[in-house]
Amino acid sequence: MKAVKRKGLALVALAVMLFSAACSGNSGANPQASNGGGASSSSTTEATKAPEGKKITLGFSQVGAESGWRTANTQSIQDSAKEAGYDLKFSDAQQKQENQIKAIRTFIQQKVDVIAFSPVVESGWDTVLKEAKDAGIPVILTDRAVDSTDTSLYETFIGSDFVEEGRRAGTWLVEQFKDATEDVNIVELQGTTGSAPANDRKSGFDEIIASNPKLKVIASQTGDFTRAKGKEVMQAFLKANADIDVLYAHNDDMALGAIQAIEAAGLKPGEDIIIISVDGVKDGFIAASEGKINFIVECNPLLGPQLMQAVQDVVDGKEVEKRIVTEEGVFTSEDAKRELPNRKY
Ligand code: GYE
Repeated sequence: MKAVKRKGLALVALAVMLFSAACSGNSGANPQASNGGGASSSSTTEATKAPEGKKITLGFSQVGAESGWRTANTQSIQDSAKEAGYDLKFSDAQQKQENQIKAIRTFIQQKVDVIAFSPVVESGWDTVLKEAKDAGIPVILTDRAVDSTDTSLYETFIGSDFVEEGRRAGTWLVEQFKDATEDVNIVELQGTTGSAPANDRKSGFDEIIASNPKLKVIASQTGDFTRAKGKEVMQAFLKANADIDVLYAHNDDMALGAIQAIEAAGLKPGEDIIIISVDGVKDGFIAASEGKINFIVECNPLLGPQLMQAVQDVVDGKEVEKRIVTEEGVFTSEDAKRELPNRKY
């Protein structure tokens, strides 16, 4: 296995490439769109102003506070709502679907103008979404999708393409190990079970690595998108498997927790075990610039400005695209180092 590792490593050392599946053309190097901008003269800012006389009330149900990505996402939403002059009713679901359903029902009772939420998991939303529809309250999905077949239950879904993120992670790995002569043992830390990013980041990755039968996922378990769980599950992986070549973590926080476990086991993250993660939060960037994470697929959490724009359009009766996909960009290792001091999240 050592030969395989060294082969991979030589290539990895040459290029720590950081991919970006970022939003709104904000391909990492330009955080300027982070809070909708401060000036009131531009047309984009103008478009997110509350209509004269009536303040828009937005009910937002957030997943929780499980990761650096989430913290940045919450901040972006709160800042952008303030900037737009909306009355934001913010509710934290602590990673529980039942809490989100309760929050949505409360928003319906309060007769908010628009409900937005980031669904913890994909399934099980039809009933409550029908209740919102019957009450005449438009719903916007942000960040994570639902699997409802009736797409009239929501106005739009704003967020990244998680399948594509998984593919990007897989594509990089396939390239690193294209000459492998022995099996490459991969362990996977999945996001929250049943969530869109966990489902999609897994399927995109699996689809791509299937092209090389030497690439083998030998263990795959949820780390619930948190550092603590990432560490705990990685400890178990290390105990059960003597020869792990690669860790694919569905987010930076789990990778950072896993790094602690790897170091505690006397191994060098980024060398003894190649690490790929998703998000590109500041701590992930720091670990990448130290060589502990080899490759990061970026997912931009700053969805606030796009969400407020969509809320305004829905209230104004304008047509909104059913799917607003965040744009993608690419980082080289040099870009990553340069970008680090500017990271806003
Ligand atoms: O990658 C992870 C967070 O839904 C894209 O949720 C989001 C994911 C993100 O907990 O860090």
